[in-house]
Amino acid sequence: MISSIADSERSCPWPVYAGDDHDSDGSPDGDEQVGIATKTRAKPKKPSQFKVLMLNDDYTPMEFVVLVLKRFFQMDLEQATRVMLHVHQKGVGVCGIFPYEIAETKVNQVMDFARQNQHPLQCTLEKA
Ligand code: TYC
Repeated sequence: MISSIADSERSCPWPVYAGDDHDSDGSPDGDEQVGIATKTRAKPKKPSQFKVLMLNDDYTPMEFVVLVLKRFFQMDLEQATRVMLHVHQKGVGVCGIFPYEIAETKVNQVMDFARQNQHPLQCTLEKA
């Protein structure tokens, strides 16, 4: 509410004071810059990163895991074989680190592809 308008010119019959940025229901009336942050962050937050993890199981063929790592994580045969063997021996391994949405998409792609081929391969996310 602009307080310089004379009482008679205003549609509301009650007095309005400078700094009154609330309607009778107590909510801000929208014409004051209430709650608008104008300060720029000194340090903009970079989007948080997520690890895509591959889990071992007893049934998925090694060749299929290698194919997955090549197809969805752009690894060459040597890299993919190394990561697959690491998962096979240790139980879990990192396929890559990505912003949340990309990591989530990769997990879904791997899980869908494994399901389509009837393999129990599991893939998950973990905050990096
Ligand atoms: N352990 C599986 C086998 O012996 C191979 C395998 C490796 C499966 C990595 C899953 O994420 C995996 N056939």
